[in-house]
Amino acid sequence: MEMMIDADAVEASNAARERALRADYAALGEQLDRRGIAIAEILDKAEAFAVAIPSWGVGTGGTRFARFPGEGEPRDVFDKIEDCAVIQQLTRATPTVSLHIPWDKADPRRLKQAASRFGLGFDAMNSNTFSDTADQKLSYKFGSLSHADAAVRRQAVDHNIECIEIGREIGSKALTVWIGDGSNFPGQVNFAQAFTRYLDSMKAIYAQLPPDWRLFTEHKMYEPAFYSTVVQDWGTNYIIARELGPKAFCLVDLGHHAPNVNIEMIVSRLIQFGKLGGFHFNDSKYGDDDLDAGSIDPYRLFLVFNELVEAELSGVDGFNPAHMLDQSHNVTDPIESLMLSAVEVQRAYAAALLVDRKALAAFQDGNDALMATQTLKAAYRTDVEPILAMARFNRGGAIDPVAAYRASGYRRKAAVERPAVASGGGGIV
Ligand SMILES: [Mn+2]
Repeated sequence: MEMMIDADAVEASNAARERALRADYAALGEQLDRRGIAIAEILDKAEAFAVAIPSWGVGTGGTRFARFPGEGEPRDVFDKIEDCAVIQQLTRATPTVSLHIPWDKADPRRLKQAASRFGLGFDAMNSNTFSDTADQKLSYKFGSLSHADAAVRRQAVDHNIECIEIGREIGSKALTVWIGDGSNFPGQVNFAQAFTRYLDSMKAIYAQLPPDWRLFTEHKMYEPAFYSTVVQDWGTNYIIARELGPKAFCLVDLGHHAPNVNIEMIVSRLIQFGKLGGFHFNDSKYGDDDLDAGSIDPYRLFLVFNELVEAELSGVDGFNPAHMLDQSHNVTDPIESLMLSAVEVQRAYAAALLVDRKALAAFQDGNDALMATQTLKAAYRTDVEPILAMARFNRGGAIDPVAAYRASGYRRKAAVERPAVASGGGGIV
């Protein structure tokens, strides 16, 4: 297997940190042992945890105002795959890449080869009917799958079917559909008619889904449409998944809700009724900010994982949520942000595994609100970093991924090999 970062450099970085890690891990192991938790079991689960990297995340993002590209930006999907290989090599938590069509359109055989060089696989395919391409016949300015014109809807359905076909060739097992359809003015769109047209389009896509695939639909309350969106919230999303059938599930993007919405409760509801497909992880302060996972409200991320671990441990039938990051990096090196974000998601998972669920259930039944919430806090307050670092180290990754990455000089080399281009495509998402 090829590696983008010299293995000796990773080893040197780890050698300087191994002693301290072993001491910290032993101390944490002792502490957890007193709480009746075997650290080795948490370590095993942390090692098995995976979150997919979005191909569009490795380029610098932007806002409606501007994009400020960094050095050595990926020029095409093959450069993006190399950057994803760096993230996986150092974190060992990101073995798959999620592609976005048409931004990543290329010969599927070449895509497969490029990924398998590094032992990477492909996660969900993402379609795009929220922007126009140069060679596109009909515009999505006024919508796609819900458009009033049947010809536009047909074009959008065909694009999604093409995404499935590409995905089949490269070993993907899911299609994620997010649409920008909606309206900017009251009265602009008939809500019911638009939703009926959307459902009809989605049924045509669903009909082409291979038997072992899943279809994920993603809700978002606003933007790019500012008055209404066709798939605005989890209720509509749930209706869609129910209408389409057993291969259709709801995707929860943490940034696609109003501020203060109780997302962990939405997660619980979707799990309870068998329709949680997975996540687009990121963090948010005001809207769909696409900030780094866990950078604003790490406790919320923990509470989401508290629901996921509860479902995992109680053996909910068919429970298999997809994990993916969906972020936009405007002021940081995207590789560094994605490495730390993957670790933050893994951290929330490991901490949620430490919740004393027996005690929690007893406090809930006994109406002891204070001790119930303290039971969650006790897990959340535990610094699981030694477990995460050991998980990386055991699997050949870096104890400190950012330190190893910076020491490797990868970005400087990329800047030489990848001269800046006018537009990397799809930076603003
Ligand atoms: Mn998303």
